Amino acid sequence: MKRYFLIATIIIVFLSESAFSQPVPNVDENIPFLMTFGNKAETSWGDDDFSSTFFFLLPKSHNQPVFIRVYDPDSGGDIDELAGVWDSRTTFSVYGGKGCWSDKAAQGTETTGNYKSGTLLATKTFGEEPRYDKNYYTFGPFNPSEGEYTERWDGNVFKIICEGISGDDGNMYRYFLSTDANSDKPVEGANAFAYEYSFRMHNNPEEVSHIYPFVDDQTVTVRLSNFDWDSDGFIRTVSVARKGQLSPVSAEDVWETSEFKILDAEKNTSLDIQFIKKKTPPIKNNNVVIYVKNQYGQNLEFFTSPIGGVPKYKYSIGVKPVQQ
Ligand SMILES: [Ca+2]
Ligand SMILES: [Ca+2]
Ligand SMILES: [Ca+2]
Repeated sequence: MKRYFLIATIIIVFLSESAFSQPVPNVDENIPFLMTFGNKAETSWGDDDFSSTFFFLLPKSHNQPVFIRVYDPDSGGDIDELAGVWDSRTTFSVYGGKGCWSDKAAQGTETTGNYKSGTLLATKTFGEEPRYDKNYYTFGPFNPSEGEYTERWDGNVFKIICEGISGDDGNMYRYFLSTDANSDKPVEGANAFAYEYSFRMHNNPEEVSHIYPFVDDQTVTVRLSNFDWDSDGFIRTVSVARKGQLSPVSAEDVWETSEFKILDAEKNTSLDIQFIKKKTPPIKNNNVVIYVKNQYGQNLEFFTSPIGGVPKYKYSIGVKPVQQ
């Protein structure tokens, strides 16, 4: 309980600093699109399980309806990844209510068990639909009380699951949590998080994408798992106490794992895990998957607005003082 209180306190401080945090992926992540393939795709295209889960967190004080907007929910047109003919169908489903987040299966990365926990509030399936190409579909309105209130995050949580239910094309999309059905109007103090990111890397090798896992005070070790990185560069972790820890990336269609110990100063802060592309030859259309677990095998949350802000290495923390 003490741990929850501490985290809630940190989040309250953080929320008051960050008012505009609802694009998913967010600006600081510099991730072009989330990505989910149809379930007939080869995993070598970069999606391990054809399913992707995101959570939206509303601060307890927010009592107005919200909308979850999906940008480019269809598979077709310019943004998505074609394999043969456009035949992927993708289902987006919004869940709230008891268990939508707190059920342990919802906090995993596997499409097994009761990961579709909670109350189904809305669902819609998209094929190739020019109407939604480079356009939004809006779910909602949802009342905050339709989410699941959680003490750990001191707010109401909604879940959206994106599943590729047929075909073999890749669906690229983004989310926006909005107070308005027809435009992107951020919910003040809201945030979003996931336990696994399936996403598209930039084509430009100069672009660096990021995720920001939150390290709580119980975390001793973190273990990074990444999939189908096509040997595209390397992973670098920066934190308040870590100048740049390198981790290996996976080759095509395989997982790579690596782990490192958490430093005391990193507890209750976010890590900045950076994905740095290979300069030559540039790898194009690279779809990848990543998750991070602690020493108990629990998945760390990646907040789209990192808790405590983007961590900056502080020399005075990272270097032990020299005895005079
Ligand atoms: Ca799409
Ligand atoms: Ca196809
Ligand atoms: Ca890939």
